[in-house]
Amino acid sequence: MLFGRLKKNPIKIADKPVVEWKYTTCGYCSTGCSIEVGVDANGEAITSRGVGSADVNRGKLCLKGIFEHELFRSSGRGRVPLIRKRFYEPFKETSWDKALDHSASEIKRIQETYGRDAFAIVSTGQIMTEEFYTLGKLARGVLGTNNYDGNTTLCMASAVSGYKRSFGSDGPPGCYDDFEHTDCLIAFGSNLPEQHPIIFWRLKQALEKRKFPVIVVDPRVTMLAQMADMHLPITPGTDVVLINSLMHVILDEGLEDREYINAHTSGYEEFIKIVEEYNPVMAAKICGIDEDTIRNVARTYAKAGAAMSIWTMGINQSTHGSDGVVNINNLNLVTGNIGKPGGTSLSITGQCNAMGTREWSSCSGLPGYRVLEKEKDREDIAKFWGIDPEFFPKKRGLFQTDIFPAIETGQIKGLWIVATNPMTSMPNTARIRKTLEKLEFLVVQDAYEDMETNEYSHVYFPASIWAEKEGCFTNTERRVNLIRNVIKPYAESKPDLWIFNEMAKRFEQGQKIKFPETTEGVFDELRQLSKGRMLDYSGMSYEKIESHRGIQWPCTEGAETGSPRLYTDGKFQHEDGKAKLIPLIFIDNNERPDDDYPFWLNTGRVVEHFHTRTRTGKVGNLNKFSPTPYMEMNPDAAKELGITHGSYARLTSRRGDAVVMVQLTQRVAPNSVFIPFHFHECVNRISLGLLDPHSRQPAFKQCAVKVEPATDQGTAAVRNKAARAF
Ligand SMILES: Nc1nc2c(c(=O)[nH]1)N[C@H]1C(S)=C(S)[C@@H](COP(=O)(O)OP(=O)(O)OC[C@H]3O[C@@H](n4cnc5c(=O)[nH]c(N)nc54)[C@H](O)[C@@H]3O)O[C@H]1N2
Ligand SMILES: Nc1nc2c(c(=O)[nH]1)N[C@H]1C(S)=C(S)[C@@H](COP(=O)(O)OP(=O)(O)OC[C@H]3O[C@@H](n4cnc5c(=O)[nH]c(N)nc54)[C@H](O)[C@@H]3O)O[C@H]1N2
Ligand code: SF4
Ligand SMILES: [Mo]
Repeated sequence: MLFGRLKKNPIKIADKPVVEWKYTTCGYCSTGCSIEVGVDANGEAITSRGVGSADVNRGKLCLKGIFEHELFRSSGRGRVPLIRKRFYEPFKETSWDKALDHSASEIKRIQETYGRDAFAIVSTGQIMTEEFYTLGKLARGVLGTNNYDGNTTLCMASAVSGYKRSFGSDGPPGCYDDFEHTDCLIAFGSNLPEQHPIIFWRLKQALEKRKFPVIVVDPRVTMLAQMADMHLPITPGTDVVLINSLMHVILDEGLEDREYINAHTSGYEEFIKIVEEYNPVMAAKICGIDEDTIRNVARTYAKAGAAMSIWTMGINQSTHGSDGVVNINNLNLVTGNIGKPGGTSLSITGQCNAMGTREWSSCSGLPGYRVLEKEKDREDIAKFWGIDPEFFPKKRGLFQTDIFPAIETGQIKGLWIVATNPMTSMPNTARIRKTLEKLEFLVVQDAYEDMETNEYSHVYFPASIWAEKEGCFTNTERRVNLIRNVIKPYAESKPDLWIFNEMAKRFEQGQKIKFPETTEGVFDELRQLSKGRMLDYSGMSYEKIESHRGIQWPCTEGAETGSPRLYTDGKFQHEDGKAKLIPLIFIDNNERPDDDYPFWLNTGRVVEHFHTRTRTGKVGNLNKFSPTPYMEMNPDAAKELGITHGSYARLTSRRGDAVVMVQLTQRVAPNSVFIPFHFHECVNRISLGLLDPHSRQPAFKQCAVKVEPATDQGTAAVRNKAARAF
């Protein structure tokens, strides 16, 4: 018998006339997938594919990576520099020279009138490491402003702070290969299948070979929670309590790794006093996870040969973000799970080069994990750059989340924003708008001129994007990978490196310091400055990185390749060589639901969009999946309020309101709603963003809102538009 297609035309995929494949690394998330971009005879990028020999992604890509080459010529890209006197006037096109000259003279005017720190810089996690280093040199070594930070304060600051408090240094100690060796995994506030699809695929591969328990801690039933063995739907913002009680059980039942604690940690005596207070009966009432589950998870984790924890924004974006990270580290220290295969405390990073900025941008100090607070670090860098060490401040300046309030109070008068879109990504955007309007001078440097923050600028620098330039990114597992230049920059846009170098030339001190013109020249400086340090790059070169498809630091001079794990010898970066066990008391300081605002508002992401959609909103094959702002709501709660699936609802908080389409789903509890933060004029109009005391990271995931049906959608739309005008 004949079946199927035999008599029909065979299916054929259209041929793509690729003449050359060029090696790059994905510019979206921190997974760090290796991509080859296919270029046609005209030099245009026409297709992308995963690199089979790359250890990270082994030929796979997620949907964002597959369509990444469409960005080069997507709508809204900046063609030429723009300039205007006042932000509400129309822009005029201008030349690079004029835009740079004017910006340099405004920076000088502001610094001379109000002091060096009155001009601030806010950067990103999404430009190349070489560009970060150069911006740092310009900010710290030439302009000398201490108010220089990046959007990583919205993202990884808590992880950085927690690692430093526990281990004495930043640097995620584990790697993806740990999935292959672990006997138990806990994921805290991390939705891998959507946010790091290829790391998730690596986890699935490991699970198919060898089953081990996967435990997910998340108030929402995420995709990861759906495939987990146990899902702990925690009360928002209470992870510190849950972890204290897990350790309480472990220590109470003698399941800890006593040998490891004695040999490699300090502070046990103080630590145990607090942990003793968090018995699971008491903890259950705060964190919403029942006593038996707490005991069960504690025993499973402690009895596993090797156990690992991963986490992302559910931990970092909290008023207890840094404490949450420290407590995950505590849990792994008491069970002896640091620096061994399958036993680790692995923060899953966010942006493609959030690690690169932590290592080299000088945002929080000086390059190569050096700090302003140490005299030797200041002297070493001053000598290397050829400047007076007294030029450096002796303490780091404001974080991004404190820079905006300092504009409000008039301390800061000028701002340079590089590759970040605070008008959509910062909490309480109405307040951000007011601060931007107050600036005497704002320059925005972005690949897209239609991004919202640019509406408030005086000068716009059109930047080249991703593989229109060359350089490195560092991923979640400390792997430095390479982006080769694939295609020439769009229109008159310029690589960020070129822009920083040109700006440096316009300052007297900038002419004295060497600013290499090529990315490889800059990389060579990084190698020299990293030698002998924890983040040693000295054994790397562009050729070697490409041929290995990425190399993990440390990679010392002459070493064949990098190192998969840190702290394998149990030696930490604190002066005594030990890790600190830090006792943590829980202080309930969140805005919580009450009679007036009865729902928890949780915010996050979906797989098809990246952040503020400057990129994914322009790619049809991504935007089509969720083109409009929407909210996940529990059907029972919706029924009580007379809200139906697909209808519109109005959300109000103490800060503002927004109108969203409702998607009814059991993924969220009846007392909470979830909104992806990708859309402008949406969730960050409402969010509160209380700050973590250590990391200054906003609690994007917890605040209280009221929900009501928006019966007249027309009126709601008009009201939103009117709100925008003020
Ligand atoms: N598709 C896509 N991928 C991305 C990004 C993107 O925009 N789009 N962005 C990248 C970046 S920069 C980042 S930082 C990462 C973020 O990656 P993730 O952190 O995985 O993503 P989110 O959706 O922000 O938040 C994760 C989870 O935290 C949970 N959560 C909320 N409150 C709590 C709590 O109190 N405790 C716990 N345990 N969990 C809580 C939320 O319910 C949510 O499911 O993704 C990266 N990857
Ligand atoms: N409510 C809520 N808010 C959040 C979050 C949340 O979970 N909930 N998450 C927070 C987190 S973790 C993050 S990381 C932030 C992200 O917030 P943002 O950094 O504001 O988000 P992006 O849209 O990624 O902005 C990056 C900008 O860089 C531009 N760009 C891309 N490549 C280049 C380049 O090579 N050069 C230049 N010059 N520009 C380039 C893009 O066009 C884009 O405008 O949002 C935060 N905001
Ligand atoms: S998983 Fe992340 S790095 Fe890999 S293709 Fe997708 S967005 Fe890019
Ligand atoms: Mo992030």
